[in-house]
Amino acid sequence: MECAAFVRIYTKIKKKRFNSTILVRKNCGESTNRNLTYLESPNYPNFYPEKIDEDDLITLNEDDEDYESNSREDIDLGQFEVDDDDEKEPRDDDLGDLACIFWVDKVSKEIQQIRIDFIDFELIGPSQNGDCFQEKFVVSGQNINNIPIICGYNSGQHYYIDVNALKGPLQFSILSTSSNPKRYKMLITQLSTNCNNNNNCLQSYDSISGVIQSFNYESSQLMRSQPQYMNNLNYAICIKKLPGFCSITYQIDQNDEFDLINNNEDEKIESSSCENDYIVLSNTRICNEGFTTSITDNNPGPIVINVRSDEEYTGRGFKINFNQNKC
Ligand SMILES: [Ca+2]
Repeated sequence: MECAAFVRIYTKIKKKRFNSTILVRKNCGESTNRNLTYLESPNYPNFYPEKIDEDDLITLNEDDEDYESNSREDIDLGQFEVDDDDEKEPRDDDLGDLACIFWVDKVSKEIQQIRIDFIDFELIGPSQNGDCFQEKFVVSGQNINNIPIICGYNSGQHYYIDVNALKGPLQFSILSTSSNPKRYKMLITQLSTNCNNNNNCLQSYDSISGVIQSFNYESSQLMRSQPQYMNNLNYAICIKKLPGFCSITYQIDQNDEFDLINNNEDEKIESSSCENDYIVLSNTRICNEGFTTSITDNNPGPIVINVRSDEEYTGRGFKINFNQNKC
């Protein structure tokens, strides 16, 4: 699908003027090779698991060094029920009741990007230290690129994943060691054109004004997570300059907390040099409480905002309004 077609359909979906029931819906353990697919948790919009035997659960904590490598094997293994009408069998029968894995095959080799829209997406948030340890969303198989591991509440957020060099399937894994009821729904779009005009932008915006914010910035009604960004982020947000617009101005609403942590917990000293966690606006690292007035990026060429966090200590995050300025 081309960008323009996607924008038309997506606008209709958001305004509920599109009969989205015609879209393919896929559940855990299934794969898709369609232009537009909803990936949903079991029995969506109901929560899952409905009931689980606590004896089947293993307890992991963030200090467990083996968690990353062993998480799939350690989860109670059993097979998800798969709709008999589905055209493909699940590829892996090692999926547990709590882990959920989807595969996306490119419609054709021309597909350049896959966009994920997190329609309804809340996992348990990161630990106090900033690690996603009980639940997390992991993308693998894409071009070499930094796709962050995220958790918490991310409804309304999106990803662009570059897949032009990808031959095999792209894999989305939602890993969980918690029996806490959960649900999620993502819209997956395969794009034959590069919609953000820049390779490797995880997020991209092409509106005159809008809001960029860190993952898990907001709180949800379900309250499965507390607002807080996560460790080990390293990604780019891009804003596409519209014709006749030459610069971008950023502002922080006074009601929106800004907190990108730069201190050593042991020394309790806040560093102003932004060496730990920061966002780059107009070639300047911004951290701690952010900025008070506004920042304007007059740079020619693409507008790229880098986001970085190190391996420990996180806070609320950032929420920044942007406006494009006419030439
Ligand atoms: Ca940090």
